[in-house]
Amino acid sequence: MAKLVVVLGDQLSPALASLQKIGPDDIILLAEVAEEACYVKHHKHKIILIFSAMRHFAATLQQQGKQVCYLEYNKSASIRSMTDAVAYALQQHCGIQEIVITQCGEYRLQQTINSWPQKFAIPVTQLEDDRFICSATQFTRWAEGKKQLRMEYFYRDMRRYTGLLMANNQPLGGKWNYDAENRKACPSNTTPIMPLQFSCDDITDTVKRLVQQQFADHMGSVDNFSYAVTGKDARQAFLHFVATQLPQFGDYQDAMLFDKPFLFHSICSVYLNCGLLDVRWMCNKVVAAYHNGDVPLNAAEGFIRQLIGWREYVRGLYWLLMPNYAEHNQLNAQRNLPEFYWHGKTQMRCMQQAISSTIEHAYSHHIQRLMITGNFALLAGLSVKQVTDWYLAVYADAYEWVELPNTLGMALFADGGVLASKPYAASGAYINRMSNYCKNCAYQVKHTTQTDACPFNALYWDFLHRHQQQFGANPRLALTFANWQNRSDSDKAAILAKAADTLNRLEQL
Ligand code: DLZ
Ligand code: SF4
Repeated sequence: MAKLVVVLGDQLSPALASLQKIGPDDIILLAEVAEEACYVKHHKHKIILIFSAMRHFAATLQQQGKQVCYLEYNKSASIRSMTDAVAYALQQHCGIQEIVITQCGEYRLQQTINSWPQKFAIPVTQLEDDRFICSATQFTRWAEGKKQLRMEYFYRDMRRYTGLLMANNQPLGGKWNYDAENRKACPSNTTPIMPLQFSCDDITDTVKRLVQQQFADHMGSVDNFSYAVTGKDARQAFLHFVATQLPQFGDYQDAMLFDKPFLFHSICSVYLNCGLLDVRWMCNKVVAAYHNGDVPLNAAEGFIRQLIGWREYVRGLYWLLMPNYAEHNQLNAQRNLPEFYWHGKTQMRCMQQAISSTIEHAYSHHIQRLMITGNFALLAGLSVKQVTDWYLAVYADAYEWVELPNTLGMALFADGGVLASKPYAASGAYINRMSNYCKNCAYQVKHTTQTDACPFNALYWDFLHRHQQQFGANPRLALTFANWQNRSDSDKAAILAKAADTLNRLEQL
C-alpha cells in the first residue's frame, strides 16, 4: 500500500517519525509554497535557510534511493498551499492510499491538515513529533490539576526524566538552577569567538536568486546569508559552539555588548527548530563537555535548561492552550508597531542594536528579544498581534509554537501570567547594567523627564502606574510600587507627562 509522506520545511530530520519505514512505492513530498512563505513576511534569510535546507534534504533522500516529489517555489503556479501540493502529488502518483505526516508545529497548519481526510477521501495518519522529548500528552498530564504552570518545576521533572546532569536522582552540584550565575555583565573589551559561518553552494545560490526575485520587499539582504543548510554543517556549527563559546555562555547569558550580536550564544535554535539538529544529541554533547571538564556547570546547566526546560515547556503550553492563547491581550495593548522595528533607524542605541542584528542575521539573542525589543513593546503597549507577527516574521528560528508563548506570554504578559510570574518590565537602568549600549546613546540613561531622557525610564513608571490594579498586589513588585508611591505628586505628574509625550512621538525616537 503506497503512502504519500508529507515533510514540512521545519521537519528536516532523518529521524522524523514519518520517514521511518519508507517502502519502495512510497512518495515523499516536500513543497515550497506561497502560503507557507507568506503567512507573515518572513525574513529573507529564513526563507533561504528553509528552501535551501529542504532542497539539500530532498537530494539526500533521493541519493538514498527514495522517491521524492519536490515542488520548487513558483509564484505563478496554481500550487499555493500544502493542500494544493498534496492534491498535485496524489494526482501525479496513482495508487496512493494513505497520507502520513508528523504533527506540525503551528496550529494554523494543523487545522488544514485535519481537513485532509475529508478533502482527499483517504486516511491521514498524523504521527507524534518525537523530536521533542515531552509529548503533548505528557505535558497535558504534567499540567493537570496545577494552579500555576511554572517552567522551573517542569524543568526539574525533565531533568529527572532524562537523567541529564543528574546523579542518584539529584541535580549535579546540588542545585537545579544556576540562573543567578548567568547574569554577569560582559567587559567591553571582550572579543567573543563568532558562530561558524558557511559559504553558499550552487543550491543555496539558486535559492538566493529566487528569494531576491520573489521576496525582495521582505526584511534583510540575500548577500550576507551564511547559515548552515545541512545537518552535517549544523552539527559542525554546534560542536564549534560547545568548544569555543559554551564555556563562557553561562556567565554572560544575559549580557549585551555593542556590535557583538552573538556574544556567547550558539544561534543553533535556527538549526534545531527546522530539524537540522537533534535535541538529544545536543544535550549529550553539552553534558560530555561538562564531564570532560571543558565547560563549567553554570554554562552546561544554563544551556540544558534552555533545551529541555524552556523549549519543551513553551511547546507544551502552546499545544495545551491553543487556539485561545493567541487571542489573549490582558493589558489591552493596541498601539501600532513603530516603523523602526522594520528598519532599525532609531536613536535608542539598544533598540538600534537589537533591530539591526535582526535585519542583518534574522537573529538577535534572547535578552535582546525579551529585554530590549520585547520590553519596549510591553512598556509602550504595542499591539500584541503586530508584535507577535513581527517576531514570527523576522527570526530564522521562529515558528509559532515557540514564538507565541515567548512573545505573547513572556515578553508582553498578554496571557495574564500563565507563563511569567511578573511582567519583564525594566527601565534603562537594567539595560545599562547588562550592556554597554547606553554610553553610545543619544539619550541619557540617568534622566527620566529631561529632553534627553532615556525613553525607557518614563515609560517604565507609566506602565506600572497604568497597570497598578493588575500588579499592585504582586509581592515581587512590592518594592517597585513603594518606590513609585513615595514620589511626590509633582514628580509623578512630570513622569507621566513625559511618558505621554514619548508615546505621542514613538516614530521620532
Ligand atoms: C517557514 C516556512 C517557509 C518560509 N516556507 C515553507 C515552505 O515553502 N514549505 C514548507 O513545507 N514549510 C515552510 N515553512 C515552514 C512551515 O511554515 C512550517 O512547517 C509550519 O509553520 C509548521 O511549523
Ligand atoms: Fe537604551 Fe536608554 Fe540606554 Fe539609550 S540610554 S541605550 S535608550 S536604555
